[in-house]
Amino acid sequence: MKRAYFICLFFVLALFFSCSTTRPVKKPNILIIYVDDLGYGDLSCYGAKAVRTPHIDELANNGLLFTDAHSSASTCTPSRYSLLTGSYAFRNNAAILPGDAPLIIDPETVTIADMLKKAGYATGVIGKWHLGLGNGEPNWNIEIKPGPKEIGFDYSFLIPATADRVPTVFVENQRVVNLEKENPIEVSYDHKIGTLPTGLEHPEQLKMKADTQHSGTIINGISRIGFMSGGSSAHWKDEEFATVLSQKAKAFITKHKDKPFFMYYSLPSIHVPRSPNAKFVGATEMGPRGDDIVQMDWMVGEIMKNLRELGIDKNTLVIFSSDNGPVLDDGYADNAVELIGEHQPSGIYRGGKYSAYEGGTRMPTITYWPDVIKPGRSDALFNQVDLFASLATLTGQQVDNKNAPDSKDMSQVLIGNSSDGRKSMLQESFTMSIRSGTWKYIEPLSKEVPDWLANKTIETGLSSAPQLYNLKEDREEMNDLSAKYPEKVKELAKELNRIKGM
Ligand code: NG6
Ligand code: CA
Repeated sequence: MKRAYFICLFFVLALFFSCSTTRPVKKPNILIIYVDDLGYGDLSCYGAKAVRTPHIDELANNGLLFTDAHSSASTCTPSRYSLLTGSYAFRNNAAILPGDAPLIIDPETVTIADMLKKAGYATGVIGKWHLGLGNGEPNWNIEIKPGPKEIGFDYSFLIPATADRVPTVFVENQRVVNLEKENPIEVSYDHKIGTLPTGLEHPEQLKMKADTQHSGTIINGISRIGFMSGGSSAHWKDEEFATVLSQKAKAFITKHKDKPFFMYYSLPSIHVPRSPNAKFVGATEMGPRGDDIVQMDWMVGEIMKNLRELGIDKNTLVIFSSDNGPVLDDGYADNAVELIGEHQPSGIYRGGKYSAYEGGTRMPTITYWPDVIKPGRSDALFNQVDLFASLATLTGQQVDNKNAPDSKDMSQVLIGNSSDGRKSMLQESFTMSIRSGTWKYIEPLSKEVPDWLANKTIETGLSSAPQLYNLKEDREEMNDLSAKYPEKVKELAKELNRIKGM
């Protein structure tokens, strides 16, 4: 009797342990496709009619489309800083950088790349960087460090800042590509150097006219912000971005197809200067801005095709989003304003790039992972600063509490298992805003708006008075409720100050 009892107990325990030991989860490849200056209304899956984006629509149809997902800021450097560090940008005064700025992420900081590398991932960044390189003003003629390698990326192929800033050269694994020793590069952001013509001196040489700020050295028929000399064999051709970056991205994926990889694929489209390849010119009626959206969609299609051909698309988590809202005129006369027609780059939202309104940070955002994510739509409040903690959870890791201080684990939201998004979040622009549920408070502006922004016809949402909106009944942020609900203003201002540590 006793023996039978023990045999029985043995089988019960054996059954229990075999069920409770979790099977090792196969880690997905992680591909962040991060585009530049693309607005909430710029894709056909978000309602655009004047441009078709079939490749991104396919991700949306087979993945999760977010309606309230945000970049952390309405400009590039701060958003990218937050995405990579899980920290709000104000904590490091991260603002738009010139092209010769030092790396703004301290190599001691644990980045999303460090974290995934620790989890066994091959890590790479391809495309626009704009987080600075080197310690002081970089020497472009030797290995430039610290750079992506020192903050967790095994491989890098970069547009160092933005395409409208010098130096206009690719940097692969921290060395300028195709540089000849005899023709070294020099860069200056305050005075002309060398003999290359500038846009101010030779406007007749330009493919498109530019404002004063963008009238520095002319490279490839386009004047840039800043001045450079040398490096002629290394100068890029803007029209080749799509093919060059696609080829580098495919090579990285193919090389690492048998182990999990993390690729931060940062597309320069649709930031100025918009110079799509000849095969996309005329793809829309909206001129270079519309055509560049089509080119960007093609790039997404290329990378997805590559994943499918390698048979790894089902176990790849693709996260598609943008770094800040849309802008039409951002320094070059490319007819973006004149040809916009009925198209609404921010969709139903107000404002865009540089703006405190929703159009500044509410981003077209799609997650796709056929093995796990069921197609659908999510209205959860999500912020890119949460990618750090969320991807840590999805790859079975703990986040040390001194890292990624603002990142919340939204892994279940990201894969569609939960609609329980953030309760509140910060939105950075030239001032700060806070969302709390559908309430939104915009802090009074405490500093000068730069002249170049003040002169634009952008709805910045900046004001010397506090503003309060309720997006539930007023998603266009037209009806300022601050006078009606002073207690709410007080409450949200207090919460904002708490986050800021004041
Ligand atoms: C601004 C530039 C703008 C763009 C932006 C950065 C001027 C007048 N404007 O300072 O053209 O380069 O910086 O864009 O210089 S971002 O998407 O990288 O934040
Ligand atoms: Ca941007």
